[in-house]
Amino acid sequence: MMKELIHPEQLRGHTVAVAGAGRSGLSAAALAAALGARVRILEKNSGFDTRALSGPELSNVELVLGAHKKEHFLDADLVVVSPGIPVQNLRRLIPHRTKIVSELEMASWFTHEPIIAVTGTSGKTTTTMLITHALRKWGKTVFAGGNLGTPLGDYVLRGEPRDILVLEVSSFQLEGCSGFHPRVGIFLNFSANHLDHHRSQENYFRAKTRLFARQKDDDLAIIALDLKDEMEKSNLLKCKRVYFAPSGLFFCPALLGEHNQGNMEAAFLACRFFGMNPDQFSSSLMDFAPPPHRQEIFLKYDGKTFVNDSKATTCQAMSVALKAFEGPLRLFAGGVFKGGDFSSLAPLIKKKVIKIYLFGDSRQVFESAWRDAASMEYFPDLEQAVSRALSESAHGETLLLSPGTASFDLFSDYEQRGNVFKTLVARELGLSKGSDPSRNL
Ligand code: UMA
Repeated sequence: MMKELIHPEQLRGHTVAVAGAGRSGLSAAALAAALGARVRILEKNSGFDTRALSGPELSNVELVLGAHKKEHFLDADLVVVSPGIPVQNLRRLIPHRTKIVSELEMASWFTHEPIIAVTGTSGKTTTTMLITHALRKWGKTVFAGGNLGTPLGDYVLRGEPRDILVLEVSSFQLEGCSGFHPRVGIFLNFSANHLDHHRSQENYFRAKTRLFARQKDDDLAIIALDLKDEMEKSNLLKCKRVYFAPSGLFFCPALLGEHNQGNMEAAFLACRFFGMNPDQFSSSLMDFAPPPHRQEIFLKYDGKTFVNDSKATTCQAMSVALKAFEGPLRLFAGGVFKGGDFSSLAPLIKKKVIKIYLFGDSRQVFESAWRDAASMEYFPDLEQAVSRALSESAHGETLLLSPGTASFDLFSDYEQRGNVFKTLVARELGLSKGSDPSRNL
């Protein structure tokens, strides 16, 4: 018999299957359990550490470890899919009419506060944090989360309402959204990424535009001017819209480069929607501290500048960093190649980079893309690359980790890669015993 689609707010007594027991899945499971649902968590990793389920909210949930199977979904009224699992991978296992959503979608059913949602290929975290910072300085209470780290489900569970919710949202989360309704939706930029997950550029773009699907007349879409033609052609927007481009209107000592001008412009437009004026926004920029691992200038020492841009996992993000910093640069690149045309960066490399220190995977990709652009040397790990670069570097130079790839060849994630880089630099310079080198700024 076909399953009835359930009404969002009536989870009580229904069965909810949650695929993936990461941050997002555990949050969805706890929320569904708190709302009275029977919850089954499906986690592919059989070595999963079950202590993650020791909290009171998760004490009654069922946990199934190992490969996902049809039988795990048969009695589910609702399936919540973690962002890291492509929905199409599970579709053949889930009965046709069973509702499939992301944790973001499910949690949003239980929020009533205005939402500002920020998406785009790069700059999401910086812009989300910028809006949060400006609104807080202006006196608003704000929850900042989503792809940023704290799932929206955690906010709902906590039950401590804020004036405004500022959410970083990824295409993975939007893929499972149909009712998610931000008052303000920001689409910062778009370039090739996540093809392994979405399979095509078109699917990736379509997922991003789900941000606007539920917006109405009095909501606002803030979109990069580059995307105007495509967005207008698609006829998707049913709300007010404003297209932005880097204007030079705002200055923040911690945010360099043209792309950050765009991020500031978009952030201001979102704050203006709630009544903030340009002077109020500008003054909040003076003490804004950007998130780590994104063009993070963590050390100035002996006339040299050290930058951790480990979050740059794409060719596009690397290009943004190369544009933001003046030469001479010593560039650290390498890791798991995710696609992109690195040869397009050759002119920029030629202009600004003295030497490239390749490390880990994808050596051939870079060597063939930049053959004549700059001198290059390969190292199996980051430690040797850092050591060589420091011994060769001189006063006035910038040492930039902007790998252009995913980190999984040598590290657990980009954060670990960035932290290791900072620690190696500090150690090599004899600055500390593995402590935070940013204190030397
Ligand atoms: N798993 C399965 N079945 C599968 C695949 C994975 O059970 O077929 C399990 C894994 O074994 C693991 C769990 O699912 O236990 C991982 O789920 P997940 O990858 O969705 O990760 P979460 O810990 O739930 O974190 C997610 C976001 N991760 C991804 O989108 C990959 C986090 O964004 C987000 O902060 C968090 O939810 C809270 O909302 C991180 C990210 O890398 C920062 N995002 C991407 C990006 O920014 O580029 C989009």
